[in-house]
Amino acid sequence: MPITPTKKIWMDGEFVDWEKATIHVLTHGLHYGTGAFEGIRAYPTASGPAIFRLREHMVRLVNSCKILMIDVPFSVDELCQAAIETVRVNEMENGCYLRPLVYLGYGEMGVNPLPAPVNVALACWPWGAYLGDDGLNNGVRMKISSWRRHDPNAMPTAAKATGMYLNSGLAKIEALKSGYDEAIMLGPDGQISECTGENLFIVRNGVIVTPPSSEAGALPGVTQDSVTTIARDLGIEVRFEAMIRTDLYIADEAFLTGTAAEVVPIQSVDERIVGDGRPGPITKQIQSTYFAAVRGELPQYEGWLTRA
Ligand code: PPE
Repeated sequence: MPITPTKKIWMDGEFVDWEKATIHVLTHGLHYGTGAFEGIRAYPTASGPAIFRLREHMVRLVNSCKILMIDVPFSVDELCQAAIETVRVNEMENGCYLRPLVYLGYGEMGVNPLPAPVNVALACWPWGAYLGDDGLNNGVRMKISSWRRHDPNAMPTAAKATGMYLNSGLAKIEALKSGYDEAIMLGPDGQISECTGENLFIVRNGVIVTPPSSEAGALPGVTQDSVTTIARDLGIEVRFEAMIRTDLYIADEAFLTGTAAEVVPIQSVDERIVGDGRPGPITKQIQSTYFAAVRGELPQYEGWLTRA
């Protein structure tokens, strides 16, 4: 998806003009995938733009770095403040997507990441529906990928590390080249894990089910957590349970969640139509509650918002 430039990017504590936010070609992270990032959204609300679950994202960023043995030279509070200021400086009144990135920088070559300098950047730009407006409204067509999700003992699936996304990219290529919108990946044990950049849910007999992140080798999603809270508040049972591909084929409803993707109904999986092929009632209820929450329309979720 093309990027719409904004004015300034925060780099290591200072604002830099968008077009000057460049790095050396011998940057460690470019060669070895040594970095971690976040995807955060800010939405317009009646009282100005609000960043959704900012602290949870920054905590996950610092935890990703801890897994990778990267010492982040900023605290969670400082990272949150950087995000707020970046939204303000770029005047993102209509909301935006925020991309904090911690990466190993220039000055060392070789696989050993330990001596490399650590750099931190944070950019924001307006980003539309990640899987398209049509996908958001009418559902997406999914394919189970022939690429497996990482084995957690080969790659740390709890870390949102940059290098991990080679796997996502391969699955995405396969899905798109085969005429689908998005891929679902199986974990190393053959159970459903997650999508290339989203968690996955099904609805069965009125109960919502999602794979447990640690067992399934999926990223523990902030949106997955938000949707779980919303569903339980709506009186809908949510279970974290392992599932296999045929559970998707015979689900009553299915949807995926992610910061970029938001809440997207699934229309079909491997050509098996989910339900009647249209977004189901529980999916629609979750989706509309999520959008009301992020836009500050529901007081009980005000604690998830940070005004910028
Ligand atoms: N799984 C993966 C592999 C993943 O990348 C994401 C987020 C999720 C699950 C959902 O996590 P959360 O955003 O906390 O609900 N994917 C981010 C990156 C997308 C991109 O293209 O880059 C995102 O949604 O920002």
